[in-house]
Amino acid sequence: MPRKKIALIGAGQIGGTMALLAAQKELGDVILFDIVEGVPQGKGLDVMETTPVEGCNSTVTGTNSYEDIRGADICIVTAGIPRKPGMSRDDLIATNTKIVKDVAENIKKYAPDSFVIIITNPLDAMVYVMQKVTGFPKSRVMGMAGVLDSARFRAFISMETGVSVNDITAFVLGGHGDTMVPLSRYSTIGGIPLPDYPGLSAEKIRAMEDRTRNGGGEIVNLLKTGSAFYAPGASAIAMAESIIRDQKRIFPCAVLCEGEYGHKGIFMGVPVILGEKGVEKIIEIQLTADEKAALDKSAGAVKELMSVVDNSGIL
Ligand code: A3D
Repeated sequence: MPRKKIALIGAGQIGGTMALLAAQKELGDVILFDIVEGVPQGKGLDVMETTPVEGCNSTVTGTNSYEDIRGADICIVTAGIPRKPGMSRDDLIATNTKIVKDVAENIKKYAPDSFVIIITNPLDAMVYVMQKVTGFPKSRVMGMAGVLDSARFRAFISMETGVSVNDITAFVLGGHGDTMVPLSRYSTIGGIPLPDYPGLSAEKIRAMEDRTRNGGGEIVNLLKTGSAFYAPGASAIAMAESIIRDQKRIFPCAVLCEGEYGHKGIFMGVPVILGEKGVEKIIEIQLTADEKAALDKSAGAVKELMSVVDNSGIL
């Protein structure tokens, strides 16, 4: 079986992390693309030089030419700029919309059959840009956010209870940002719903939900420059692996909802089955009135971001 080709568009902090993880997991041969000369080549060569140590049969190549992503099976996009001091949210949306539009045009041209995973922020809006510009079916365009958010929630639950992360599941819905909806009654420790777990008070659960919502900001505050990259990189690679190896894992991903959860035409985080056909199914569950209201609020925030994209006149 020929090796898969994985194109990482953006060779910054997350791009470099993903190159290392993809090579270590032998997901395929990795192309690391960036517009900055030398960085993808340097990081690519550095990761390539880990492969004899780790014993992995993957190649990693850095490039500044989109030609090199030709025929990629999966493209994972981190290209973009972070918000700078004095920059409004709408300025950031406009700048990253232009960047993601350019990336999307090149993916459409060189890797028209690929699956695309977007990480660039503001996440849900950038997934919208990618889907609109490529015109790819919704099963092939998805955003990474929920996997990271639920990993954070699982980590906090493990840190609080001392139970292995392997026995903890967490469920997070909605847009990426402070309106995301962690669902504790669908999050479990050894199969026991969080609210029923001995010794875990409603207050402690609420504190962990809040910490999850602010998980990105917590790391930005500690790092001072830049944002989280290990866990975001690992999360996107888990999504790619589920597609490449047809694992059919259930992950919360930002995908186009067409009536699911009562929302039409918007991109937001919902649980999906990821397999060889990409987003194979959206899993829809019953929500309580409070949960539905929280999700609607989150969907409203995503809609607002999408309208900023639409009004920018860039697409
Ligand atoms: P960073 O290290 O700055 O990497 C971004 C890379 O994009 C840089 O190497 C740039 O040179 C490159 N780039 C800029 N413009 C272009 C272009 N036109 N074409 C190709 N490459 C370009 O950032 P990072 O890796 O830390 O983060 C990348 C993105 O992920 C940012 O938008 C973050 O906000 C976002 N992010 C999202 C999450 C989610 O959970 C959704 C989590 C963490 C970070």
